[in-house]
Amino acid sequence: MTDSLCTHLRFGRILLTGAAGNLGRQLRPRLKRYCDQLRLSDRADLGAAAAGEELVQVDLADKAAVHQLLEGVDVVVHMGGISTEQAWSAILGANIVGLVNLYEAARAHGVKRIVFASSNHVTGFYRQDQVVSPQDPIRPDGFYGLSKAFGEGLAQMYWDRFRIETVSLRIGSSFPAPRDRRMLATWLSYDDTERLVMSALTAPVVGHTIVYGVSDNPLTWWDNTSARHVGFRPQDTSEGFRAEIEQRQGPIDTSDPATRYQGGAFVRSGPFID
Ligand code: NAI
Ligand code: 15L
Repeated sequence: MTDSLCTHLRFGRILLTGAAGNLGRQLRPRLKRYCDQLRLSDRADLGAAAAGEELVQVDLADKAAVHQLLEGVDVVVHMGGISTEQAWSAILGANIVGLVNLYEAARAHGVKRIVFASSNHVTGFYRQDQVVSPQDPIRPDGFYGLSKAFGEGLAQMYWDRFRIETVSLRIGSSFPAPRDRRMLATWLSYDDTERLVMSALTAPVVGHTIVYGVSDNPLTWWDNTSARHVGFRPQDTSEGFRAEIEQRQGPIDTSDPATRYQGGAFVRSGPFID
C-alpha cells in the first residue's frame, strides 16, 4: 500500500513478534511508518537492523526473555508462534506457554493493547455452506486451532481482569494470491492485512474484539458485522483469480472433508501427539 493509513496516529514503540515469518516480513516495513521505534522479534534470524528498528531474538517459551522483550513497548502486534498443525509440544511451547508469557509481560510493563494473530481454524469445523460470526461457538479443527482459541480466551481474561485490550484476528489465508478454490473465500491480501492490523491498533475502543481477517471476496463464510467498530474495510478481492483456479482444479471432490469444512486440509491434518 502506498499511503500510510493513520499518519495522525503514531506510536512510540511497536513490538512485532514473528517478524521473520511470512506476515512478519510483510509487516516489517509497513509498521515502521506508524512508529518511532519498531522492535522486531522472532526465534529465527532477523537480518540486519534498519534505522528505527530494534532486533531481539527470543523464544516465546522463555519467560524471562519475553519479560525483557516487552519493556518500553506501547502496543504489540503478535504474529509469532506455530502457524500450522504441528507437534503438540511445539504448539504448547509457542502458542500456549508463549502467549501466557507475552500477556504476563505486557501486564508487568503496562502495555495497553495487543493485536493477536488468531486463525480461521478456531472455527475450521464449520461447513463451507455455513456463515459464521465471532459470536458463534468455536469449532477448532485441530490442536493448532485449539491453541488459537486458547489465545482468544486468554485475551478475554486479560481484558476482563486487567484491562489490556486485544483485537484477535481470525486471519483467513494471507498470501500473495489465493492458492486454491478454498482460498477464493478465505484470502486476505497483504495490503488488507496491513489495513486490518492498523485498524486493530488504532480503533478507539476495542475491549476484546474478535474479527475475521478476510478481503472483500464475493463468496464468504464469515460475517464481521459485530466487529464494525474496529473499522476494518478491506479493499482487495479474490475475484480476479477465480477463473484460473476453477480451470486448474476442475470438479469438486465432495467426498473429501477438505472441501466440506471451512478449515480445508487442516481438518484432516494431525493430530501429532509427541
Ligand atoms: P509463519 O510460520 O511464517 O511465521 C511465524 C513466525 O513465528 C516464524 O518466523 C517463527 O520463527 C516464529 N515462531 C514460531 N515459534 C516461535 C517461538 N517459540 N518463539 C519465537 N518465535 C517463534 O506464519 P505467518 O504466515 O507469518 O503467520 C503469522 C501469524 O498469523 C501466526 O501466528 C499464524 O498462526 C497466524 N495466521 C496466519 C495466517 C496466514 O494465512 N498467513 C492465517 C491464520 C493465522
Ligand atoms: C492458518 O492459520 C495458517 O497459519 C496459514 O498458513 C494458512 O494455512 C491459513 O491458516 C489457511 O487457513 O489458509
